Amino acid sequence: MTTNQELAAWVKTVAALTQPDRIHWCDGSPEEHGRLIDEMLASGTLIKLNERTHPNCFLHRSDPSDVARVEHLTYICTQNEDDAGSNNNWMDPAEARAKMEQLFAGCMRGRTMYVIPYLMGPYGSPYARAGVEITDSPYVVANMRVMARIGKRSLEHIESGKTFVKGLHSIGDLNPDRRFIMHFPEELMIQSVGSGYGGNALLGKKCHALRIASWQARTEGWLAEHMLLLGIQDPDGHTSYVAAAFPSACGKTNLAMLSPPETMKGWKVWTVGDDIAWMHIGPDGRLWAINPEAGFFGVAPGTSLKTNANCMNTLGRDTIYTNVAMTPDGEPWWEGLDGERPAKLIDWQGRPYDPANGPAAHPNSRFTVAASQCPSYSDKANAPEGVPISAIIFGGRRSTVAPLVFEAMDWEHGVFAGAAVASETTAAAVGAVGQVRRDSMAMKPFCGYHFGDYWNHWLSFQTRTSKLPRVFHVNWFRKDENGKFMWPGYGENMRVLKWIVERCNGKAGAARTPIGFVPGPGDIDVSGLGIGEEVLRALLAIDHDVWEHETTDIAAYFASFGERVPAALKQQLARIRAEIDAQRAA
Ligand code: GTP
Ligand code: SPV
Ligand code: MN
Repeated sequence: MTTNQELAAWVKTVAALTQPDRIHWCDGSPEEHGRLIDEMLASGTLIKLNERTHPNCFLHRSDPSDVARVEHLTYICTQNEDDAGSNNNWMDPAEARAKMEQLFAGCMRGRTMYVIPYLMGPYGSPYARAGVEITDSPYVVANMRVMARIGKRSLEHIESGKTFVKGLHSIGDLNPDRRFIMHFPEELMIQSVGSGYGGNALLGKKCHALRIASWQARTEGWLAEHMLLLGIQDPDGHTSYVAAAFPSACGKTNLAMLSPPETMKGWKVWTVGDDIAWMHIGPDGRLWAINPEAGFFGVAPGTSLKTNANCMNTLGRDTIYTNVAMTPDGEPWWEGLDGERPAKLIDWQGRPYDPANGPAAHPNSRFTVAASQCPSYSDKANAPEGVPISAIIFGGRRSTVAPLVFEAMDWEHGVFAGAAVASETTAAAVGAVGQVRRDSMAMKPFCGYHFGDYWNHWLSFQTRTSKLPRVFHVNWFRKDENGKFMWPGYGENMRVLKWIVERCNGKAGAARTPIGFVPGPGDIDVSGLGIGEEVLRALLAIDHDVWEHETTDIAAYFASFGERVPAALKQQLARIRAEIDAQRAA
């Protein structure tokens, strides 16, 4: 089925181990997709949604114990334990292989084994990378078809002699006790068993495009990041591109598709990507970014015409919904959708909705849809060279501490700000929600190696080019004493993006504080926003006592990574701490 000997031999070995009834090589064609959908409708894996209101849309209900990424079952298996870092779970590669071999043995009996050649990145891009996912889940095939570029052309890319990442996936028996997501970066290999959900199972996404790619990026001198990519067009028609890293379920998809408020005439946002960016220093010395993905696997709850019209207008057709609720008319539904809650609903587990069972849609329910359907999709999204990045934005979900926005003093300080990102945990991963944790560059669950080495890698860019982007930090999630968001967020975030673009062009004002440049109240355009001067002041305030505590916490965090933490980051921390102490004393 392929002229690539290495691929043919691997598929044969996997088939001998997993014992499938059939092997199907995916060509990515519409006919193949149609057949898979029919089979999944027949088996109950998919439910057809209302054809009139949602043409060609389907609902999948995952196993109730399999609804999010499992960070505690995700491992980096490097020869040297230290290389994985305390930011990862580590397992000895030989031990991991043996464990997985047992779990994979005979696991595809009675099932079809699908072989999915895929490309991450635009066809013809020097930055695109190939992989092959072997899976026994037709749902995974249907999702990979949207999220990556699968089939014939990708196989040809591999057959032209390019290296590829080997990903083996089986839903196994879906028992959480037999669920593992293993990464072998030294062998460009992924093995995943026991989950059919999102990042655990669509191996091109977090496993390849972040964990394996971040390892490759370090050795090859580029960056694989958990970042959205967007273009900001100003009223003169000039577009600047920014990359932004926020932790899971902290606003990347929403910012990537932002619709500017009525009052900001002439401003427009173009969507390049909503989750992952691969960035290389280009021939001109600037940082150029591609989106390795071809689709969006986005959070449904909270998505509405009011919060994200571009997203709603992307979702009308040809969409796979996972774990959302359904109306009696077969329309998808979730908390935060426009309009009233329908009187009768079927919840994400297929039961009549009862508030006693929690929300109707699972908080991590998602949609899978082709990026090309997005009305704001950038005409540069498939450019082989990518887009040139003017600003990098870090952010987190923090009800206190972090101001609405600040700009780092320079690259080194920007890397510090990224390393120090903290955020409240969300439903995107199994575990407690709402707990503040450090999530450096929003990569805590996704960096395939030691964070100390990762921060050093980030710092190394300043020795290789003088044209690095400016670095910013934002927080849309500050709350008041009543627990209400102080900043309206969503489309209104455009006001902050405008300040960022103007800072890059040397046009906007700011005050220097110990933690960076913070806009004064007059520097951000809040006309027509309806928030008071004092609220804006509070959103931009740097409380020295709070920040003293924050620096103590960051120091302890850095210390937990031992000797590989770059001296430059400790110096940044010491400088900030000294300035804060001086201001407290004053
Ligand atoms: P992943 O796909 O998990 O990586 O998430 P993401 O970073 O793309 O987050 P997404 O844009 O899907 O937003 C997650 C949740 O945060 C949704 O419920 C949104 O409605 C909500 N959200 C996004 N932006 C804002 C904002 O500016 N303000 C507030 N208050 N909520 C927001
Ligand atoms: C995330 O959790 O950051 C996601 C969803 O984007 S998943 O594909 O499950 O990783
Ligand atoms: Mn994500």
